[in-house]
Amino acid sequence: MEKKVLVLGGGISGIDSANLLLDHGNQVILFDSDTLKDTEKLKAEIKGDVAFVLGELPEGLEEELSLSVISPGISPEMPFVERLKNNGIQVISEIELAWLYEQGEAIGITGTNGKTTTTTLVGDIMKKAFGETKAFTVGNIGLPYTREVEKSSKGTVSVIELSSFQLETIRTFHPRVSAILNITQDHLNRHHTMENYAAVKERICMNQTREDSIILNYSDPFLRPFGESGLTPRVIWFSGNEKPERGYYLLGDEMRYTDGTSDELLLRTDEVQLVGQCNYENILAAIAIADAYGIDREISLPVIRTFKAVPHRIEFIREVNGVRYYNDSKGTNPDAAIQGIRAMTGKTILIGGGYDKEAEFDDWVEAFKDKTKKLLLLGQTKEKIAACCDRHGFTDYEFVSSLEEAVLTAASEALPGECVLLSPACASWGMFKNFEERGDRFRELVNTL
Ligand code: UMA
Repeated sequence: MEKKVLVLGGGISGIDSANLLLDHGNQVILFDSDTLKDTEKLKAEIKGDVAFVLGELPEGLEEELSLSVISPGISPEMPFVERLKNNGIQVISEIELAWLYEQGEAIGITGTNGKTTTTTLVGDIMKKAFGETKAFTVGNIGLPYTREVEKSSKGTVSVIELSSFQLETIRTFHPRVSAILNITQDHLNRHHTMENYAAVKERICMNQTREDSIILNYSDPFLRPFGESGLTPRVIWFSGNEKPERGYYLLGDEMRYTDGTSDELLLRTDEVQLVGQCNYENILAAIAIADAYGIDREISLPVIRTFKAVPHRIEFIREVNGVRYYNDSKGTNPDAAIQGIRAMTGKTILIGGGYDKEAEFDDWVEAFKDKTKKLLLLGQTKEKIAACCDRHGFTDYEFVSSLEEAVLTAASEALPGECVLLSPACASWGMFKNFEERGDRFRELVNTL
């Protein structure tokens, strides 16, 4: 009997994995826990014959399998995944599957926050350096690596945004340059402890050699000791808070580089379109990545100067009656949301709350309480956040039942010179399909004010 590959999850990663496997002559079974999954719709997106299994894995299925590819949203701790592993079936991530077919090179970028901006920026620099058809921006950003990898060839580069979920099950994935931007609290319902979460992110460099480089945040409490622990690849530091002995750093309004003896100005903050310290750190990391990949600064710096914020990351929407509206729907955890509020230039009406990922909100409340005129709370976490506000002496909050109500309330209360910011510190799940849908809806509502 010819062995089959079991793809776990019928989202975009699962669909593109199935297509890649079919293209290479494999027989594929696609599993999804959701018994109501629309298999007709899936069939329309999959370019070949696939067997579907919904709900539960049938007993004995393992005997038919050679391999299993897991979607990032499925925890390897799920009993059906444990069952596969216990029966000797290798479970690899969608990223690992794509890597098996990579013909060029890879740059891998992870971190709790800033990875989409940094990945997009690095992707744009690589496109400028090598040409639009020779660089691919893929991964957690929303475009599965498995969808694009067949376009790779000698001389191409895949710039991949990697989530902890995707790094958990890589095996041979080997980027020439990797980066971990920061590690702050997120996804603890999946990884349980910060140590586990950090360890999963640190897997990004596990196959790198001495010829490769890893870009790390010098001021991050997890990454500094990690970078100093004798890693195989060359460690290159960046920091938004202090000057490393060698590396890229922010000093006032200057982004600079020091090689230990001389020191040079790279860019001033008023030369770039992005705002906020988090974004200056993303830029420093992007320059470090481009330098490590051998890209001339005459190519990288002009791309950075003209680069605009990606949608949903502190994205300026419009000004209405003197009030500036910002969409930071990607502020899906407290640390990301702290960066969002920090970037606001005036008193702010903040819209927060959403799906409960078991995060603690204390640092976020501390960061916004002096700057926030009113907090409008929605979603599953609203009571938890309100209780946290009470503990920190911030009482200017109000519950709203929808994003529509939040925008209308904010618009009626904001005064000229103030800001309205959607930066929820929580995932959107439960109210929206994803953070993009939440941010798009917010933009739509603001555009109809
Ligand atoms: N499913 C099961 N069993 C389970 C759980 C889920 O069968 O126990 C099924 C669901 O019914 C659904 C499918 O799995 O049909 C969904 O798979 P998925 O959640 O892996 O989602 P994809 O559509 O494949 O999208 C994934 C990433 N999603 C997650 O990590 C949750 C996308 O990141 C990513 O853009 C895409 O792959 C391409 O790489 C989103 C995300 O929220 C944006 N990422 C997190 C973040 O950024 O914080 C990590």
